[in-house]
Amino acid sequence: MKRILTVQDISCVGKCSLSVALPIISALGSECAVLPTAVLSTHTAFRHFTVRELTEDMRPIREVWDKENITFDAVYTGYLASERQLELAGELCESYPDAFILVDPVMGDFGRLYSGFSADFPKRMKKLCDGADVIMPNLTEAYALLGEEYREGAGTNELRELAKRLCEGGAKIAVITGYEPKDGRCGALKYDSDSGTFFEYTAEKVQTEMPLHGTGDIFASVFAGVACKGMGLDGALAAAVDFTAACVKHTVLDRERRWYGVSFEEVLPRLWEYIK
Ligand code: PXL
Repeated sequence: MKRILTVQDISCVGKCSLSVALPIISALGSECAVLPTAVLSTHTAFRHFTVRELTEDMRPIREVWDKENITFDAVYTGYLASERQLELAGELCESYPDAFILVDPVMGDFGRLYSGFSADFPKRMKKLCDGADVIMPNLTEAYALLGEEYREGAGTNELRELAKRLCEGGAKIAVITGYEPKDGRCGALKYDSDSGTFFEYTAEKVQTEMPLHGTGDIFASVFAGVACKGMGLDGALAAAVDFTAACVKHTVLDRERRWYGVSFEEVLPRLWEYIK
């Protein structure tokens, strides 16, 4: 069984980060080890939240793993709460040279950075991305990483160019989520800098009356889990698009849906289809 380490916060209520990664990666048949970077009462889209950063614990935790000879097949980083945490996450990734490194540069959505991130944060996040095998920004994050103004409605050629430029600093593969070629479909676009090839995959776009939080974490967790099952990165991308779309569809139909997160729980059994 593969062991994936995921490095991100735990939001006690809010259905994102570790509360999404743990069930998804486990359901996909890999061991999910965690390095919690912060404990929040609720994620930062709530009006009120507490944050306790666990920055000081990150290195001692890793040192214990070193003493116990614990290693990981993959490291998947998500929400990191500060610039210091970005440095520590970079150090951690470097300490597992054989691990497959996935960086989801969680910083914002819908053209805006999440609450609490400085204007400088994307520049530092870019350094973490540069050491990754795969980075998975949404469009807001892709433009922020390149220090550019967010633009809506980018076409396929513009996104291909963006993905190529995101790899120029050293990341091997860029997967841009929220790709919407103009035909009522939504998905992701991947560029592999080793082979110079692109792969795109979309599902029918489900209209929601409000933006949904946590879809990026669902996407990245499925991608990491399916990739670690050896299904190839195109297969992982297609599974991540399909499953995320199925979760959004389920959320829209869920009469008891919570405004703050995606109703992914009842869709989890479908993950078995991808790996059986
Ligand atoms: O889903 C991304 C995410 C992760 N962690 C925290 C967040 C958010 C998005 O708002 O606030 C704490």
